[in-house]
Amino acid sequence: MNILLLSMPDSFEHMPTVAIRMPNAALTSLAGNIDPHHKVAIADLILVQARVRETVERLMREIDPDVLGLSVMTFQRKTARKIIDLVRSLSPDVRVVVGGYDPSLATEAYTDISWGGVDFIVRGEGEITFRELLRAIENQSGYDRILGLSYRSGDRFCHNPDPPVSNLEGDEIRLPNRNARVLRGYTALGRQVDVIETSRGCTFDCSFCSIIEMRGRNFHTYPLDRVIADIRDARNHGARAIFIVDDNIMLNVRRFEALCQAIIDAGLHDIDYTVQAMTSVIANHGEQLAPLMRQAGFRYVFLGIENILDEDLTFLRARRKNIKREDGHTAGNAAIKAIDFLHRNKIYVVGGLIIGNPNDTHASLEANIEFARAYVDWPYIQHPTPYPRTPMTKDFRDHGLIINERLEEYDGTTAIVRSEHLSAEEIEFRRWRADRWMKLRHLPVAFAHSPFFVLHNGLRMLAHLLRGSTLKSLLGLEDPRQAFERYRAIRQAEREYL
Ligand code: B12
Ligand code: SF4
Repeated sequence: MNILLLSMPDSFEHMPTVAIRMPNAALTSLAGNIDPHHKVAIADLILVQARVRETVERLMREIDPDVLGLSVMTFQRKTARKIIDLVRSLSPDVRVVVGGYDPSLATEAYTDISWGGVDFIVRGEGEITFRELLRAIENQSGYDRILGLSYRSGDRFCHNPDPPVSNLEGDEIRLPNRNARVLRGYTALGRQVDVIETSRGCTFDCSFCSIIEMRGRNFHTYPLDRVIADIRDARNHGARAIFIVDDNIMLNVRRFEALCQAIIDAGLHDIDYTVQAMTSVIANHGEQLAPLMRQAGFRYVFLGIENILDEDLTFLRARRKNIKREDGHTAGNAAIKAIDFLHRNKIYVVGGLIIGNPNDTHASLEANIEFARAYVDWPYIQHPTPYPRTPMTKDFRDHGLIINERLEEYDGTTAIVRSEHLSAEEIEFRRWRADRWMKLRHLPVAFAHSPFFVLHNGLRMLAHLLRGSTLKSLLGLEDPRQAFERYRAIRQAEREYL
């Protein structure tokens, strides 16, 4: 059969597509795990953000798929529906499968029979379920025994039981298939970027995170030789920068050290790596770990600082992963120590912070913004967002704090909830106002590393950073809230991808 797999074009503020366009890890893994006689094509629509309709129409003509699969996050649901409607108008008989976080955790949003857009929903990990689904379609053998599958049957949807999580140690999940990609243009500041995974799952339960509802509290790892083979494959496909998409790779710090060493031994340390990390691990093991990471090629670490105030960390259920230990005792927030280790080893910090929590005041917002200004290289400040079935979502609903039900705005940088003391708009405004100037400070670093790219794209990058501003507002001759309103209008218009 012909299979076409799509990831959505929607991006968000901290990942401006002028500078960063990453592939979707799920789709290559799915493509690597279907039976080899199928013809499979992957299109990451982030690469064609301004030409979504034309691209989908062209791919439908050229690939003529029997099965179309879409990977969808919650803020992309509206776009996914539009794409499905477009595809149905072009090819009414194509079987439509959706998977990923939104279909898995908000399954009911895709089972509207009157819409009739979706035939199958793959919940949770997809490789085995999708492979079995394709076999069942091909052999017309029925769908009722495929774990993790929801399927349309007459005028209702049937939901099979959940699948067990995959034990990644064996060869149950094969390597991703990067040859299936049909679009070009992946980039991280001019270097071709790819994604790899070394593990899945997490044993923490932060209240804002979807991972626990998605797969339970567990942690499974791929063998390191498989990881190295994956990195080598990415490199052979042109990657010079790699983003490690693991949910929480730092759960086994010894293994992570071994991975760094394996990267060095394999001669793959000329790639720029980015990884997400808990502050506690870097603070408590940084002395040895940070130099080793540097040697292995790690350039950016996305630190899950989440918040620097204890009360907010408690609300976010993120205290435990942000605690530093000294002489066998817990000794406060780990963020500064972790950042210090990374900076001493010339590794840049993407600072993940979540502000706008229920008890936040101007003072608590400013404390976090001030922290970002003082310590992080690239602020990744988000607002708490009520994604389906996270513990936080229930809390916000119970307290009546959610002010916006437009899911396409659930992108992390739009404030969807207010605090007890501040309006959502005020929270977002404060972040937006500080954010741009902090990011601007990182441009010289980007220029030093990628001069050619920044020379060619610097103006567009600047224009993205300062969206909404005019000369008047930059000179302080206009109320900044007017520039903020213009920024929001631009963001609003941007969300219409087709
Ligand atoms: C890596 C990552 C990123 C990277 C993305 C890199 C990339 N291009 O892939 C970065 C840092 C850029 C990022 C950004 C964002 N992310 Co993010 N990210 C993740 C993370 C850590 C891992 C995702 C991943 O690749 N996993 C590995 C793959 C193999 O697993 P998978 O995606 O689950 O796919 C499997 C199944 O879901 C299923 N499946 C998936 N798609 C499909 C499609 C079909 C057809 C089928 C059959 C099956 C299937 O099969 C796959 C294989 O088993 C998750 C989870 C977490 N712990 O935080 C969050 C997560 C996915 N991100 C999330 C969000 C919200 C965002 C942002 C909007 C804001 C933010 N929090 O930063 C932005 C938006 C990005 C954009 N488009 O602009 C949310 C999504 C919540 C939701 N309900 O939608 C998550 C769950 C985090 C959370 N808050 O809980 N993210
Ligand atoms: S540590 Fe990271 S992956 Fe684990 S629950 Fe918290 S945010 Fe999610």
